[in-house]
Order: sequence, then C-alpha cells, then structure tokens
Amino acid sequence: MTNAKKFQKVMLVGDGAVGSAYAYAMMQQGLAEELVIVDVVKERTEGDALDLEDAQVFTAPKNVYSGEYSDATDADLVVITAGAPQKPGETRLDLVNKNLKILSTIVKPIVDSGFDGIFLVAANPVDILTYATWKFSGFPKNKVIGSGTSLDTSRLRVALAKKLSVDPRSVEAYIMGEHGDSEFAAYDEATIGSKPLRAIAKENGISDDELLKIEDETRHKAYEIINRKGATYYGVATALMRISKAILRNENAVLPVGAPLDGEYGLSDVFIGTPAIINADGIASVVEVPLSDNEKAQMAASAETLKKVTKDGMD
Ligand code: 6V0
Repeated sequence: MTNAKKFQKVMLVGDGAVGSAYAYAMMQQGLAEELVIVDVVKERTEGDALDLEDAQVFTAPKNVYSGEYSDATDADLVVITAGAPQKPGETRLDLVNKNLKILSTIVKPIVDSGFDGIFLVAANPVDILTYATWKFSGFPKNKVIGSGTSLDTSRLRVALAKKLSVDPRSVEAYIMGEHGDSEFAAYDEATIGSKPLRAIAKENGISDDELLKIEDETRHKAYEIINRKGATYYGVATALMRISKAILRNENAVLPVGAPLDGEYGLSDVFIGTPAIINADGIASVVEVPLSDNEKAQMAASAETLKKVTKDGMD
C-alpha cells in the first residue's frame, strides 16, 4: 500500500441494498480497520454506521462512520455501489444514462480529495461504469476494477455444483464477457479437480443442451431474484468483499473481475469479465483464458456490445 498510515481504510459509496450488505460482510470479516460510508441519503449512512458499530464487539474493532468524499484522501479502496438498480423488466444496459450521471458526481470529488487507492465498481451496467470510472478519474487502468462477472461466475459454479454434487469452490469454471445478457460460460476450459468439465458432464449423463440451459439460467438468475424480492444483494456484496480482501491483503488471488483488456483475446479499450490477478496494486495482470474459437467469438461479440453502449452513453 502506498499510504504511510498503519491501518487500512475503505470508503463505501452507495448505502442501498448492495452497499449495506457489503458493509455488513466487511464487518463480519474484520477487514479494514476503518469503514466510511457515503450516500446522498445522509440519515441512512448515519443509521447504518450506528447499527454496524454494534457488530464490532462480536467481530473485530472497526471505526465505522458516515462521511464525505473528502474522507477518501487516505483510503486504500473506494467501493462504488451507488446508482439506480434494475426494475423488473429492465436490463442492466437500460440503466446506463442514469448511472453515468450519478457516477460523474462521485468520482471527481474523490479524486480531488487526493485519493490514491483502488476503485472497485459494482453499480450497473458495471462494465461501462468501470470504464467511465477509469476515464473520469484519470487513474492508471490497473487501479480501477469492476465486479465484472464475479457474481455470475459464482452463480455458474453453484449451479454446476448442485448438478454434480461437489463443493462449488471445487468447480473451476468462469462466466466471461459482459456482466449482462451477452455473457457466456467458458465451458471448454472448465475443470473440476483438473478433469475437463465436459468429460465429467458426459459421464454423468449431462448433455450439451443441459449445459447450455445452466448457462442460460445463470445469465437470467438476477431476473429470477428481482422478480421475487425486488433486488439482488447478498451474492454481489460477498463477491465485492472477496475482491476487497484480495486487494487489502495483497493476495495475488486469481478472481473473475471486470478488467481492462490490452490485446488479450485480441481486444482492447474495454473493461470486461475475465479472470485476473488481484493484489494491493489492483489488477496485477489479466489471466488470458485459452478460449476455443467459438468462445473467442462470443467474447468479441460481448466486447462489441459494451463498446457500442459505452460510446453512445459517453459521447
Ligand atoms: P439501491 O438499494 O437503490 O441503492 C442505491 C444507493 O445509491 C441508494 O442508497 C441511493 O441513495 C444511492 N445513491 C443514488 N445516487 C447517489 C449519488 N449521487 N451519490 C451517492 N449515493 C447515491 O440499489 P442496490 O443497492 O440494489 O443496487 C446498487 C447498484 O448495484 C445498482 O446499479 C445495481 O444494478 C447494481 N448491482 C450490481 C451487481 C453486480 O453484480 N455488479 C449486482 C446487483 C446490483
């Protein structure tokens, strides 16, 4: 970490369903000694800080408070979950204009505070807002990370684990591309215990069509949750906590995130879901999965979708 201070500090911007679940997960993990919460609704951040501080007796001491963007000056990490969520029937890409406007009011004052840490973005459409955070901040690309397909990858692993009766943590399979409707499951490289997933599926009588159905259900799981309870937050909040931990503990962990491409998969000028090595400097490097030709084409199509919406939204 570049900061000379002896403790780690995280700023959370956006104290809604995702943000407050993230704050709670951070308390539970005892990660970062200081957590400052910012939102346009000040009563909410004040209330949450008072509520969350009561948890520290059972977890670990933490200074949790409601703050301002100027408090980012000595933060190691800023996590952005502020923005309108999807309503039933809305796609993530429908949110672009609303959330780009909100984002532009957040990033500038944080940069003006002298903040020199890592941005982690979760607000949707996350790949586009991650790209915009990089543009608005003027930060080096490695210091801006999107939650990308971290949640989607978790959803895929959970679905495969249920089908094959294994621990989801033992499934090595990634959802790649946009966090949204053009994402895809990189089945051709997926393994469990080093054994190709496609071979395991065959042995278990799971057809290619069934694998495609699992991929499709993964892609649409958010809609299933939103239709039932109005929002999704525990999954993404825990994924954000996991990425935060890799940054704060300088883990060099390989995680699926929204990362900037610079020639990987033959693509550039886009933040998109791929595994990457995450440490205290942010994205140490992208892990370029040796995709099959068919998957490469899906990655390219997904990047094209994102680039078009980014161009329309930011012009
Ligand atoms: P929510 O519960 O409405 O919370 C949003 C919060 O943002 C509210 O507390 C608002 O007051 C706050 N806010 C709005 N404008 C500003 C502003 N200008 N400055 C500061 N705070 C502001 O939404 P929820 O928490 O459900 O979702 C937040 C975002 O995360 C949405 O864009 C979702 O689409 C997105 N998600 C991203 C996921 C991912 O995998 N990346 C998963 C789920 C949701």
